[in-house]
Amino acid sequence: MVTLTIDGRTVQAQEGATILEAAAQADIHIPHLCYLKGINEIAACRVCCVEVEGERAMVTACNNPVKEGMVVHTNSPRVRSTRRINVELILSQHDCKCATCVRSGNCQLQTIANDLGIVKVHYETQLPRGLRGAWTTTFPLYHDYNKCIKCMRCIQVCDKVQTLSIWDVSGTGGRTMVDVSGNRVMKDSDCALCGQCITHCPTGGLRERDDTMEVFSALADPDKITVVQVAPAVRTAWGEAFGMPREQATMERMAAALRRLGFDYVFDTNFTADLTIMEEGSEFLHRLKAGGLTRWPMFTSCCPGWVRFLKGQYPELVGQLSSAKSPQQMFGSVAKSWFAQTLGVAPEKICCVSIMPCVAKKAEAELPTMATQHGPDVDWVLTTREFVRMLRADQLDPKYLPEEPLDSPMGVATGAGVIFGATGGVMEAALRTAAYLLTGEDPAPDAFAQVRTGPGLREATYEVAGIPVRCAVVSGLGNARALMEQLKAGKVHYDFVEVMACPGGCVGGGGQPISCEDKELYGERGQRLYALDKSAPVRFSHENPQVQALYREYLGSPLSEKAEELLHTDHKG
Ligand code: HC1
Ligand code: SF4
Repeated sequence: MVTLTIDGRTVQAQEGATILEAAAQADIHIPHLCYLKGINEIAACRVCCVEVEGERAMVTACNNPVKEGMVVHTNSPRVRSTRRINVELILSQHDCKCATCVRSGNCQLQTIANDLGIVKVHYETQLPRGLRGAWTTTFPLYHDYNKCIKCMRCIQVCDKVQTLSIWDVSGTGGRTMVDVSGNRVMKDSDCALCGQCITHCPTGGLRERDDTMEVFSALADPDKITVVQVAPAVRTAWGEAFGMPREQATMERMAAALRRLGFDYVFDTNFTADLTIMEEGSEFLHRLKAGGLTRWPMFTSCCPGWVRFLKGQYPELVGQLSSAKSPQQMFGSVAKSWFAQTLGVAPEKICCVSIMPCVAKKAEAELPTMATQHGPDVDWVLTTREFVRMLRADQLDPKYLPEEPLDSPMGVATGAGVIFGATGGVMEAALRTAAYLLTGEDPAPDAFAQVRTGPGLREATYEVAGIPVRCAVVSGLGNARALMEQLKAGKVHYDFVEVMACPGGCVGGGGQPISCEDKELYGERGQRLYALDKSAPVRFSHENPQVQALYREYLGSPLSEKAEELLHTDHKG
């Protein structure tokens, strides 16, 4: 241990700890902007500068280790004035129109500037000029050069965590900018649209395309029947933006909020997560019995960030994806066929909106393979953050709303459907039903819980009706890449592999609320999903009574001709 003094207090810290970490342990907060533990420790913003007795220059706390006997001042007059200068210099190259920024109230630069009491910037404003090519406003991810503070977090997250290296630095000195690497335009890059660069951006430099106005228009259109689906992971996080505890921000309270916004039917993506299990589980058993898995595993196909990654990085493996469409897309197909028929209306009358924790879902819904002659299966995809903005726009405070049940039939779901939103959940739900399909008996609902915890790559071999099924579960594209390389090298062999692009799965999705404290919240959000599964009256997808009705009334059986037409794809789009 190392003993040092911070702001007059004696502090003990681990050898090798940074000044920032040592101070945090003693509840002394040193402001910082660019720092992300283990990912970005480059002291680019210099906001964390502190004074160390005996040192001539100021020292950055995020990347300098503590030393025995060190005396640190985090708020001396010199620190205060240097920190203000550093923040003012950043502001002089930042478009400070907070009133029109999506991150206002949730922006780390705004918070630090406000905390320091900066009401005037003493330097001339110099926003980036002469940008190479205009940014396309139709792409689901948007980079605002004038709000970028060059903290490099996006570069590092995309590089180190997701291994796609989409961002890079261009220009030098005062003209330094973060831009798409390799002189590419974004829409032609390999971006998976995982959105991790957005959720790790401290300002409004990166955001999703905003589709809220289109949804407000659909809600106001008397000729449209608006049907909304809510992804599993959204229910764990939407209340964060309102400071609501997870137990209060329930799906049922969200249903009330969606009805206040004007949606005609409030449904659940979990319903089609159950349907996905029926189709994907049946496909897996079909492939297993056909012996087609000798060389490669079957990959789950529900995460569009992962599917984009595979298409871009390992196109030779795309054929190993399950042909099942994602629950989002199955929902759209079923809403505009079975449900439209149930209502006795033309599919065109239905406007299908999704609330997703994900940015890539916007691109998935736009794929040509996800449409019929009646139009796209899913019309609009909103992130959790956009949903929150719609509530704010309508002055709805969900804390004061009651809980209301979801609508039937597509609001009925099981515990197996809800765990889709956490890494390992799809695998677990699929194995529950695969075991039933093979033996005719339900296994214990928690029989396949081994993949719930562990590192980014988890492995398990389960005996399903006497057949050993070798499973791997991976989240985060860097982990996915490592797994693909091992598979290609023949070093590992699996039958069934679940991949989610975002660390922790959809609960950590790039469309979720952003923590201004840089907390990774996917762990606690995932726990919430497992708690919902545990308390669900039905925990097997094949026991969902409305999924059973859908097969009885409309589809016939899993993998039937109609099911293939509506619920499967060749991933060629
Ligand atoms: Fe997901 Fe899925 S779990 S991909 O993470 O399979 O986005 O939540 O909706 O479609 O069900 C996301 C979440 C989501 C789909 C489901
Ligand atoms: Fe990289 Fe994901 Fe951001 Fe695309 S969305 S640039 S893949 S971090």
